[in-house]
Amino acid sequence: MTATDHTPESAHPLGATHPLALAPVTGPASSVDGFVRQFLRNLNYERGVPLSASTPNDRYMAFAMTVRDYLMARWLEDQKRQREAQAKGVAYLSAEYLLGRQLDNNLLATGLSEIATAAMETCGIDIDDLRAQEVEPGLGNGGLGRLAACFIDSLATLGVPNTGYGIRYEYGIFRQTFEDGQQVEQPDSWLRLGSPWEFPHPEAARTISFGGHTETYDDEGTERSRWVPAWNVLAVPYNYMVPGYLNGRVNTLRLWSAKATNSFDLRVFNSGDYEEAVRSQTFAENISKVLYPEDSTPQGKELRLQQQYFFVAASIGDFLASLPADFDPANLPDRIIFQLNDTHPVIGVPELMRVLVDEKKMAWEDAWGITQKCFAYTCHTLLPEALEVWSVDLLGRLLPRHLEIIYRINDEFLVEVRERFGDDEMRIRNMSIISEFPDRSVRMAFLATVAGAKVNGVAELHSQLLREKVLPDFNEFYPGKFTNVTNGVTPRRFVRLSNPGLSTLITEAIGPGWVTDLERLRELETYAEDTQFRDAFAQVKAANKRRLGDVLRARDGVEISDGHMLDVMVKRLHEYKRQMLKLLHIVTEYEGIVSGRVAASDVQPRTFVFGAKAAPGYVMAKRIIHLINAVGSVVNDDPRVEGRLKVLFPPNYNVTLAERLIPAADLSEQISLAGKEASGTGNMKFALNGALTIGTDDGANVEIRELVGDDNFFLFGMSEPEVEALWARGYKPAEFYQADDGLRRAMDLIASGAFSGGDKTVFEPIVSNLLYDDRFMVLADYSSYIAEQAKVDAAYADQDAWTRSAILNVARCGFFSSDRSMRDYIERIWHTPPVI
Ligand code: 26V
Repeated sequence: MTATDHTPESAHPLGATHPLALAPVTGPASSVDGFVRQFLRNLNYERGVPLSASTPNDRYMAFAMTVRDYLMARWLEDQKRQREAQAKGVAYLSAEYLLGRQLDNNLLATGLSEIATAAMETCGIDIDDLRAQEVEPGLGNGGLGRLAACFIDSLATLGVPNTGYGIRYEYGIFRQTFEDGQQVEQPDSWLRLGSPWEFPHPEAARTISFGGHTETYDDEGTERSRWVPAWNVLAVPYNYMVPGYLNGRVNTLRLWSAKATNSFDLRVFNSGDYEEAVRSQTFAENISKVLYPEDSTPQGKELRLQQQYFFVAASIGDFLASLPADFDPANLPDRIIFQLNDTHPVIGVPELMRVLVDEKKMAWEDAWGITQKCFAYTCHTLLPEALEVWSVDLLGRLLPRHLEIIYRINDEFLVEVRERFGDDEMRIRNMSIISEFPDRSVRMAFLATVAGAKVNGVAELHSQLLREKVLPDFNEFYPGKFTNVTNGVTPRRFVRLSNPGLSTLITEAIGPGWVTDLERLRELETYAEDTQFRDAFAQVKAANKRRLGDVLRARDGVEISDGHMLDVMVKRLHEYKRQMLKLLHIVTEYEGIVSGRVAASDVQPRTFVFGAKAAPGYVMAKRIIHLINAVGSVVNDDPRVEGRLKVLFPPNYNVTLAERLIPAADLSEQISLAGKEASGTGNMKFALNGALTIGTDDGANVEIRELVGDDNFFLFGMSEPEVEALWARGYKPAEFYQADDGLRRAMDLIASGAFSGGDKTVFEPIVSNLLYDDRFMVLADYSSYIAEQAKVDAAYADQDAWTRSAILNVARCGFFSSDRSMRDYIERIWHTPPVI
């Protein structure tokens, strides 16, 4: 369909000849006419097309630019005000930002939705068609990246000065497709059609150095070190607006893109080797080329370290350059806190030391005192294999001066440890930032802990385990350094935007204040007892399922059946998250029906929805994806099931799909082995959208259950201490297999080749992994999970009681707003009050 189909030029001659297009633009597009005028200007002058010849992308771009123009005045003003206030701000250093689509969020933040919709109507354009054009920037893997996006949204809404710093990956998280049920990764070229939301500033590029050697020199009687690097890259900043919700505030997200420096390629070019010059250009620009799609197993890849240093050095340099020329670096802690989002930006610690000591010529002790006040570290994992280490070899080659600085930090730290604990060599070895085995390497989490003013975990249980199990010596050494900030999610994107039906219902009941004060949802508790409200709530859920149905039909050609409970498990595919446990439940239900032990008509109809990407090199995770798809095609096509069980696995789960899926869910699956999921944030989004949780006592599930109450949460499985006790006793998964008939039948069915066309080899590795090397204790928690799922079925049979519980989940989860998380960080760690 072309624009003319919508808009005959005769009816809406909205090219450059339209009367509105010629009228002067006097102010922001805060009226329908003003919006139309600005839209047409953008279409004509920025895109260079009349409406009649515009493509959907032209119209989307012009529309987005119009929203952007509206934000621009505020952005410039707010940045100026923040500079003038000279207030302390937060530099959030994160290798990932999983932003999701920007258009709707920016419309919401500016209050422009109605005007913009009306304006597009007068142009004969369906605003939904524009929305559909936007490719989400998938610059993150999962929870950690999405959390960063929620946090910067909340900081803008709270009016706290903040710059988010990160990398403008040319390719974000891969696009997932399935071929014969197996994951295939496609490059995500999110910038192919251009992004209207970014502002490149090549003139503000910073030079980032690598390699070379260090040397000492005599500086008027003082011996100093300097770094003589071997090669440089340019870091070009791209700014993105981060608008607060209806408060006129706009912070900045600054993502760095790598560009070859002139000096770099010219040198080679002059030597006559043109090809080599081009090659080295590509080499330099590789740094921001692609997001590493691993989210738990660091590979120690050189390019990844390059990425980390690249964005952190650019960001720290950028902040320092923004200070007045006469600024005394001794006062840095009054102006900035660098928040380290996991260990990825920890190389910033020796970088700030290098700048202060080598460039600003500060005494080591003074520089270290400042550095220790300027950084704070958030740990996002408990898996030992996810704790980053860099080999000394690699670090020394790429960043020789930083390695020296790390050695000195470690030497002085270990002196202090000896002073306190004596020559306890075991303890020294355990606490050393440099580990000697298996290879000599730098433990980035230790470096962050030593350097950081504060260290926090992301949920109560996680922070406790961090103190007691992961970093116990450090906790003893630095009493008061460890703290907790439980994660949160932004209510703007994950309720207000993604669940318009529920939002209207809530606002009608308690007014609009909840969007920025989520604890106000408490006021809904009394409404849980109101039959009319319950009916309305149930209708919203049903409508959300239809909305999801529309999306899945359009994108994947699948249907959601009426009357089904929607049981959803969406998150990265990882063994510790236990998608296999969910699958064993499905196979158990299916086996019950096909064996004739259970009548299909007695089964509560359920649709199981999975969404999960596996790291491309994670073989077991990919096998599990294959098995989910295989079980899905058998179960969905077996007439004996009578359509009562259905498995859906829409490929390429991302933020955009999450926004449709979560509001439609009845049941949220949060079933990790206790002690493994640091927090989870999907769990919060589901509860806030009125899904009930079936979950283990893990991560933030613990706090969700405490808040919603045992009656409104399906708890199962071992607690973390029970897990530890079972390991201590000696865990033999095969014993659980032997002891539980249901489990045995489900496993045997998979092993029999029933889901692989009779081929027993395809899924054999999964079965034997569970039987003999079940690291995440799937079999140990199986029976308790199945028993709890029976309670879920029984509870769902009473729809009205279920709805009541769902309302109570919404009412009691206001705590999980990222606004609250940000207030906690501000109070416990950052001490950065809002700038009024
Ligand atoms: C680790 C690594 C290791 C090196 C390779 C690349 C890479 C990329 C990301 C990560 C971070 C993994 C940690 C992570 O995502 N943790 C999740 O953080 C969420 C927000 O705090 C939390 O809700 C999840 O429970 C936790 O798994």
